Amino acid sequence: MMKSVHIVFVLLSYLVCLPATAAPGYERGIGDGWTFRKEGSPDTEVVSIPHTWNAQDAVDDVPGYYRGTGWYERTIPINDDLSGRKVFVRFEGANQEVDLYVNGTHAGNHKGGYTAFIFDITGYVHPGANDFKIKVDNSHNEGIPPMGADFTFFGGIYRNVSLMFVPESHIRVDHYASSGVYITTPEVSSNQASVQIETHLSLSPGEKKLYLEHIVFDPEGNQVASVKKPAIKEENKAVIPVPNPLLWDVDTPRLYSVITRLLDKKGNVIDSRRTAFGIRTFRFEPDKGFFLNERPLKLIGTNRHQDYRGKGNALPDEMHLRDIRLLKEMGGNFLRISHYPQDELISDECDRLGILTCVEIPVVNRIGLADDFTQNCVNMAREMVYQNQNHPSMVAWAYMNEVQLDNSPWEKGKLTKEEYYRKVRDCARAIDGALREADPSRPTMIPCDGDRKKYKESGVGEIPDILGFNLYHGWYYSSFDKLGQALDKIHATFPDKALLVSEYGADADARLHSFEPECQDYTCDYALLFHKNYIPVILQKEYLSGGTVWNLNDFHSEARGFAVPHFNCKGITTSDRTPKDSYWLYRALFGANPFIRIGGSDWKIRGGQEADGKCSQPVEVFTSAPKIELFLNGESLGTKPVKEGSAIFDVPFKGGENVLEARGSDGASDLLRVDFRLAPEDLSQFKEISVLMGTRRYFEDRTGAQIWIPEQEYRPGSWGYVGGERMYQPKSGGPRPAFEADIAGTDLDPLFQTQRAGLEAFKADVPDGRYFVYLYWAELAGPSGEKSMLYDIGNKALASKEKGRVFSVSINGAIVLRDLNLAEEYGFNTAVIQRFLVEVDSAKGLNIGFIKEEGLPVLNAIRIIKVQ
Ligand code: GCB
Repeated sequence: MMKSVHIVFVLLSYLVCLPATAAPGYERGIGDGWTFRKEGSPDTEVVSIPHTWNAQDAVDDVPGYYRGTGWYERTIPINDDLSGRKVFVRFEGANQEVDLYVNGTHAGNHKGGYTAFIFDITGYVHPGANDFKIKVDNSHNEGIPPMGADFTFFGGIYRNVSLMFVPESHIRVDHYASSGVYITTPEVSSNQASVQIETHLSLSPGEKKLYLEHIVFDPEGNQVASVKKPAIKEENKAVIPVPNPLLWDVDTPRLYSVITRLLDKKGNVIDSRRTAFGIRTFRFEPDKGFFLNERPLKLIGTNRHQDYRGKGNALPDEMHLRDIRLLKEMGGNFLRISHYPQDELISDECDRLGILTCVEIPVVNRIGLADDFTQNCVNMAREMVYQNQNHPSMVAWAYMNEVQLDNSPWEKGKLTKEEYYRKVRDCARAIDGALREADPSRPTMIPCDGDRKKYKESGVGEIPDILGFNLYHGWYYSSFDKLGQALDKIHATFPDKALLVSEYGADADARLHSFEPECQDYTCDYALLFHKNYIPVILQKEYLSGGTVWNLNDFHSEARGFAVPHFNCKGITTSDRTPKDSYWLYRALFGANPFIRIGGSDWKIRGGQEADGKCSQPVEVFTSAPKIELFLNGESLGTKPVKEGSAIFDVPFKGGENVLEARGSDGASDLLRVDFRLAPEDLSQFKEISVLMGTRRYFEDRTGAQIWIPEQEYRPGSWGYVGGERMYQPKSGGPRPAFEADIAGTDLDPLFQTQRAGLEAFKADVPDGRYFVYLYWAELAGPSGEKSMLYDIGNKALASKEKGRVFSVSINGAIVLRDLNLAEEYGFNTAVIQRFLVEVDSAKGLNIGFIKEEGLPVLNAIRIIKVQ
């Protein structure tokens, strides 16, 4: 009772105090209750912002996604006290051009899909109901980067939007939509740091004398310094000494804060702003790499794209934060925020967790050819800097990812190569200049593709302080053992530039595994091998500042048609952030101790051919411990020394549930239950098998809870193919083990992306009974084979030399399918599943014959299940 009386009293006294001065500025979200429609469409829906209109059409089988105009409309009641106030609308990000109409009047336009922006709507709003209409356009625009890229340009207001109510005289909110307070630490030593605070004010014309006060708090919240000065128009500078500064570092991310207050003569607070900052030094050196607080630090981390499966780029705040925690747990100390500025929470969280970052404007593959392109880039560069200026985690401003990858402007356009390169150079200089002018305290960076000579020849490579190189030796081209040499050549070509491996990675479909991994087989195991080969090279090269994995997460790339169509699956976690083994490798090598994880932690259904009552398969365990012991169903499989973060055990799985337990010598343990499906040695026990043809891959169908195992050659008493050969995707850099084709009509694309050609039969010596036999096909050898990506450097997909095929299928001697012409009947890259009901009797087993008419018969996968 006493307590509630007390609360009422405190509230009342607060309310009584309220009218004495107007409250400082405040912000209110207006995300809900919008009516959305695509231009020209009569259909409307009620949506909440963050919202994108491409979450579904960017993942369907129809090429392309809606790139056009969308309208958001809403009546917003404004019951706030508007006297002596200004009103703004702040968008944290909308892709990519926005026009705002308030009560029928055009109130602002903004170009660029990845930075925040703000419109002053003071003159357009009134107390009561206000009509808001927002036009958003995500169509291709030669004036607004990116021109093209390996990610989906989801349209919509996909980050938060809010109304801001600020006093007429206020700390600016409209200086490039930043906080209006810029903090730098020009001098840092162990006994003193100087903190420079620049405050942008907007003072109403008749304003009497005002004061600006800054109060600095140390990381424990103790006030350590303060300064008060008369406020002047626009920019106000104060330099505050902070004795014995506690440095911000990756393991000790200590954050100071400053409260900036605009005061009247009597000391009443008119407006105020709290800003976090950190005190640290850093530098990039061409020969020695990166230094933080005078200590060399190898930057190890990832890139990140901002989307999730099912949501596109429209995420609630907590999903952004989750990603940064994933990176920290992995032991990452660096995030390349690629290829565009991301949600504001990202850098806040990096400040809090101790992750260094760089961020870039989204110029990707090539520059645009419209006259306003460079100006739009410069504007974005300023927005990026001012909006991110205060983050101690931020150590470089980047721009122009692989800007010389796309040659189309001079191959197809009217420009010569020299003219185009001059334009690129001029644009780079303009952006670089704008970055340095806005923030002289940080270096600039350009992330290049692997072709170093081009960046030398054009002169673009000479412009920034740091060069990133996106290297894919052992994926798109060359092999991993060439990485070290390639880096040395880059260093020799640009001896005065600090270097970072700004991208490296290999695609992995989390559902695909192989014990004989091959380049571009899309298995988790090949990706793991790739990372195992890159990490030591990045650590060894002293001149390298570090490396950032491409990518933290699988991300949408609509035009891709590979193992996971419409996604780039180079993530070390999936698009819903489930770690793959490569993630566990980094976690073991760089994360906190003690740690142990049994590899394939998300591979719950496995299978294979029985031999002597079991099926032995390798299992890798990732750990920080020097030694580990692995148990299977309670029995020890021995203790192994750990090399470079892992040890591999040969595990004799039995059919059914298997419990694996790993124990590290440093005390950590992990448990994994695996449902193992044995293909029985003694076929009298036969129940079912699911087999992928023409491959060594295992595929876990997580929707049907099935494991697909690789083909084997037929032996009497067993099952397998008779004759034929594996089909490889023809590519200019040599054949590849799986076809990179989006298979229409299925989500289980890997079932159809490999095949055996020219086989005579598939035989299984199963006992008498009733069976379903499912034959899986897709015609892969077509002119409509996957078009090459720009990134597939030196390894373009080639059209097949095969000229179609016609074949028949027999089961136990009877023709069940005559003159099948997959291309003609279904088209290319289309899933075809034919189910046959078969009676097996007289101990004849199953003999499925493939009878050649024209070209080579094929089979992509087969599933046999005994029904009675
Ligand atoms: C790159 C690009 C990135 C792509 C990546 C890939 O070099 O910078 O945007 O997604 O390669 O996976 O091909």
